[in-house]
Amino acid sequence: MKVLTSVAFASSEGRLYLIFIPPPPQDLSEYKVLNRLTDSTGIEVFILFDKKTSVILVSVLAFAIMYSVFDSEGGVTGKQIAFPATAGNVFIGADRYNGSAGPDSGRVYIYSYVSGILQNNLYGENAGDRFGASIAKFGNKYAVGAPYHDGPNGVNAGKLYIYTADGQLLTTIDGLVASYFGASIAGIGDVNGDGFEDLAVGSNLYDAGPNGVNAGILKIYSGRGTFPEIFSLDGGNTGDQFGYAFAGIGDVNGDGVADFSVSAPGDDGPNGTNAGRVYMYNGVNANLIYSVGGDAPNEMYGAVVENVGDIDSDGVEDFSVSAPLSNGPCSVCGEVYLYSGLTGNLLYKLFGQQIGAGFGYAVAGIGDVNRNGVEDFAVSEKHWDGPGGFDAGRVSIYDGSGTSLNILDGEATSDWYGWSLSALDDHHIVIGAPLYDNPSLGKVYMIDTRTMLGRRVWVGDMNTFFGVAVA
Ligand SMILES: [Ca+2]
Ligand SMILES: [Ca+2]
Ligand SMILES: [Ca+2]
Ligand SMILES: [Ca+2]
Repeated sequence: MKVLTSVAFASSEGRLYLIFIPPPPQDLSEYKVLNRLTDSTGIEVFILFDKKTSVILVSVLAFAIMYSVFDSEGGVTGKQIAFPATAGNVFIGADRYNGSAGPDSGRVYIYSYVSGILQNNLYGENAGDRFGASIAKFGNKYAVGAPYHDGPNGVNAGKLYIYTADGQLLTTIDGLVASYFGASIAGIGDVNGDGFEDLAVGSNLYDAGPNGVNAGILKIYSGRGTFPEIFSLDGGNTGDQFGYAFAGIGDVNGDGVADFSVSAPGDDGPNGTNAGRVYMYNGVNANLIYSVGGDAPNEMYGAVVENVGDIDSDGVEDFSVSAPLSNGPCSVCGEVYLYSGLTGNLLYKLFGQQIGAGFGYAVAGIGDVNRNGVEDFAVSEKHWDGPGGFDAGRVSIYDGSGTSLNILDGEATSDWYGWSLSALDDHHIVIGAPLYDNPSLGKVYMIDTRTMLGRRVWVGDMNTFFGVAVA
């Protein structure tokens, strides 16, 4: 058998790799990882052998694939680089887009973040629908909200659209009466244990439930088949705004099924009017496991709830709760509470440092970017006055321990950089600045979190809030 010792090729970003490939294994009974390499910029190369197709797979950046085809004696007979058709797409919303359906009908752009190229466009149905105001990835599917859509249940009932990763429409779901359905959506983890991630849709201003005006409601839909409803949870009291934010937190009670947390920023707790509360629910039966609350009135505690990964290294994922109107060290500085997913105990808090900056407007778990074994997260302040100017915005990267690792600043005055923030994979995040530039083209940045280098940027159309939502 011939032995191949190396192969050279250029990646999509122009780097030349010289990969040393061990000889193909004598025992071909299983597919295996032959090697895993990382270059100085954090780019990963995986070398795999696949018995069924008799090829060596070389994966660059974890999504571009190079195939080296071997003959029966181990000689290379062909090579090619390919990108999986649906892997590596990002959905970017521009909910004020004026399409053929009219003003503010909205639009979603689907880009490949591998090639950077526009793959598809999705459009709102009617003027004022604000299609693309929210976007969520769940499993390999995407949900897009049009919260101001007037449907069979009346004005501003809202509507949700579910797509494949390349933008093929799978189904739509109409909202309840005046529920602004689709204003907040998120993948919630696999709560019914069927192997498919499920989808949650919150209507925090819903009035028609058992508990009155703005009690709110949260619905969870199966990620499988025809997306049947799994749970419908009502807010506990008038004005609670239950379902404002929510997140899948993994399995906090150890029964093997994913659990989830839901906020009610208008809950009047022991710490005053609108102190806010976040509930952790058992994914099996939606029973309450525990709840946590804000420590002062009217700070929008629960504006954002996110899974930040396992930041205290106990093997269970943890979560953050933002209070962007918190008056901590200064007025409306903002505050983020970090909790243990296992116990609901407060681990620590982070405070904003600038008046009115609203620390915690968006949060994302981003994996272990500094590779110290503790998972890390990012927090935005869209009103931060930084080097770019007034309201340029910024995003801070924290190690799970709470130590600041890096800060990314918005480019110019009133960009509102950090309005949206989402992790694409374990080392890429996207950040939206929907008011970027004058006259507000909107811009979305893709950042490699291991190097903090920009990988891609996309710019939208004028005054459409391009980047208001990303996933
Ligand atoms: Ca499921
Ligand atoms: Ca569980
Ligand atoms: Ca933990
Ligand atoms: Ca870390």
